[in-house]
Amino acid sequence: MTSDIAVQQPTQNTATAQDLADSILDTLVHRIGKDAQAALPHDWLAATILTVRNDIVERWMASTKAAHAAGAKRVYYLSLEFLIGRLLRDAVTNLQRSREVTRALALHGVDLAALEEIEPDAALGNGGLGRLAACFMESMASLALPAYGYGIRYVNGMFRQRIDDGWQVEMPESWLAHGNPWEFERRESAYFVGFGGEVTATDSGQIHWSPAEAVEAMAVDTPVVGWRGKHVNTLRLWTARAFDPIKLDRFNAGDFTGALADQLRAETLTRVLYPNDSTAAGQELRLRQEYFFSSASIQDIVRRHIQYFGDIRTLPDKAAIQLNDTHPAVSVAELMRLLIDHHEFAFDEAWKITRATFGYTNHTLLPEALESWPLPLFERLLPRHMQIVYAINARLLREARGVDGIDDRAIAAISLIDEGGERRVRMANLAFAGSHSVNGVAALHTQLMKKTVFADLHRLYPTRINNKTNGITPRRWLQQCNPGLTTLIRDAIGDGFLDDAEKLIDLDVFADDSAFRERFWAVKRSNKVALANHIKDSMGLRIDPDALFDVQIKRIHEYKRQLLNIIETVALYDQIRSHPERDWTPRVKLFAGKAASSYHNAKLVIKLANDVARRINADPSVGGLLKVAFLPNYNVSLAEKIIPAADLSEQISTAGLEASGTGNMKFAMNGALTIGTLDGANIEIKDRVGDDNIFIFGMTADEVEAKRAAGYDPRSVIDGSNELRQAVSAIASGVFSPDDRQRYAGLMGGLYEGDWFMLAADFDSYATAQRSVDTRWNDRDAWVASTVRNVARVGWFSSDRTIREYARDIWTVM
Ligand code: NBG
Repeated sequence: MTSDIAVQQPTQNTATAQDLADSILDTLVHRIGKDAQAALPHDWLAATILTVRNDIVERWMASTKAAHAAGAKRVYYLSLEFLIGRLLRDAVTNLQRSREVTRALALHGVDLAALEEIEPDAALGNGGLGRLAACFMESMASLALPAYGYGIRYVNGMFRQRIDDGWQVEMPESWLAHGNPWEFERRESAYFVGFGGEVTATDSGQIHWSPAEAVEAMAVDTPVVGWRGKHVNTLRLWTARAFDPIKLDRFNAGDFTGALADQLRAETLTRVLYPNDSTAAGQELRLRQEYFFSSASIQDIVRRHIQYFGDIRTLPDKAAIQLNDTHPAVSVAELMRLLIDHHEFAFDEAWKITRATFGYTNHTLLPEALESWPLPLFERLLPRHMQIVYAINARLLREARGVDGIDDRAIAAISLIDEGGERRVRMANLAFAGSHSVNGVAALHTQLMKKTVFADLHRLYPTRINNKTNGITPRRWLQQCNPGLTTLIRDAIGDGFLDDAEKLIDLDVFADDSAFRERFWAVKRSNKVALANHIKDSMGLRIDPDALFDVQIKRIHEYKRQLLNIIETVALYDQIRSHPERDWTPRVKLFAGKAASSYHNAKLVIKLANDVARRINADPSVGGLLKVAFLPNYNVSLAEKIIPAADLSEQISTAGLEASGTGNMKFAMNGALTIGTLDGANIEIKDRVGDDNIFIFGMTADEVEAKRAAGYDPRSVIDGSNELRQAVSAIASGVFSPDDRQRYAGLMGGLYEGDWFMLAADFDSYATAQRSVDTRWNDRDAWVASTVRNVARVGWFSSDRTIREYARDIWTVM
């Protein structure tokens, strides 16, 4: 797929392309040290990025100066994850220079699209939470909102997934292997971050923390280019160094390894991203990472504020700090520490400033994902912060005691310390207490926050919780990944939607235009051909581009219910074999996603998908009617290839468990119809596209809760459904695993025993919905009209809209 999409400045001509070609060559020679003959593709890539970067840097400095001159309030987005993916295409399209860069490289016989393909994927995140942070960074730049993202520069990002004989194997990922031409080291922006040690107080009450160890946090900056290149923000990632990188005395004494031990220990801090997206890692290193980047970021923010505005008291007027989930929650205690210990504020005043500055976003209600730390660990690593947490808690509980209806049970739930069993520090409660705003990421999720995990805190602070439904950047997830569709839309409704995705609504009337529908269908088909070729080249599997592409791509997790999809696939396989005379819709079932390395069942689901694929793909009796593929190593770049080619988007989590979902939005914007439960943002997608243009099935969140309360009996449900029972027993008895007949006995047994995610309860309704998908598919006009309406009606899910809401309601910067 070419990146030379139709969005261009009208004035470009060959002269500018020649100038640019000269600059790229000059960079190649003088910065990379190679000539055109000797240059390898990676050298051209680096030379191109460095050249394009010059243009970005100028805009970057202008943006920074303008914000400074205006005395603007800045937004600080603290996130342990930024799942940015590749940057070249993003930067070049946002600068509207794709045609020029394509031509310039062509003058050297180099293909821009091919260079884009070898750029490593910056995978500093696990899934939705990290990708949301990346979309937000792009939208903040596009809206010219002065903002910094703060995170960690992991040397090894999300692991590379290999599939060996159907099993997931985790391989280290090394995105920095060829260096990173996008980044700027800021050696002068370095901070002391301490751990452990002791806290003492002088007679006058002055507190002094002497950490037992310390590392230096150094800033590494990456520019983030907004749409049309009007504004450039900074993504500041921290890397750790030892203060004393080599102990010369030990080295000279012959202890070479010991001499470097401190440096190694420091580097370990920013070495790897934890490969868990929703289970607290629990390791000390994780807490160290969280404090490391929180402390460096807060010190940097305080330093900048004082440098620009002089008085730390005005911090909340000039800085809005957003905590992306609880990973940076210790920032609340860190800012308190700086205000009290370094700036000599009294507790109450420090608390007022802190609360007015922070906002907190919650991204999950799954109990295992709500972070808490064993108190002894927290206290040993952060003794001063422990004192501050106790002080905040004392104040919080005093306040709670005065509120009507708050009893001992509620006090225990509000407390920052979990006293049930081993005592733990609750990071979500700390983030909640320390923020003036607490938001959920979709309407249902926000409601559930008020009713479940934060019910008591909500009673205490009834105006604090608010909703900000997630969004996606239409630059990457429509314009860049789907140039064919973008061109088609421009021809139909003009350019307005490029600056305001909600203008996509003008496309709605074209759903009734048969000539337009034909063109729309042709674009989808060519995206499907491209994906089919990719699958053939990468996995050796042939799929039919005229079949329905039914896609589930996301982290593998039981609540997302990939297993429901696989079992339905097996049931469909049975049906096709039993009733070959029926008019079956040819389908390709595509799966992709990574499982946390320690998540046994998730890894088994990957193996099952591969076992089922092997069996079905080799069975001539289903012919071309059903194919199954598990695409290895799901990442942002692969998503950019799959989503434009999808016909059906699987969003089938147990209702109440998927906070929002953002893949659901990307698919709809690229003209796939959703089959989904009333969960997360699916509900809001349904409200916008209309009931006729989406396939909703299954229990609602309330029904799930009621069923659980009434005592759910999966065995009777399974026994009562022929299709389900047959599929489950085929899998359990080893039909798909002849080499190890017992492989899935436990997994299937788990459905009979408990089925926590209520897959059985939703199965029949899911299977029925799949058959209505077939019916719609067979009415081509109706299908395409629905997909056009999806594209037209989901402009609201642009992250520009989401960011405007944050800016207006939480950050008060717009
Ligand atoms: C995820 C949710 C998704 C949601 C993203 C972004 C975590 C902890 N949460 O449903 O599971 O879309 O966050 O908000 O990764």
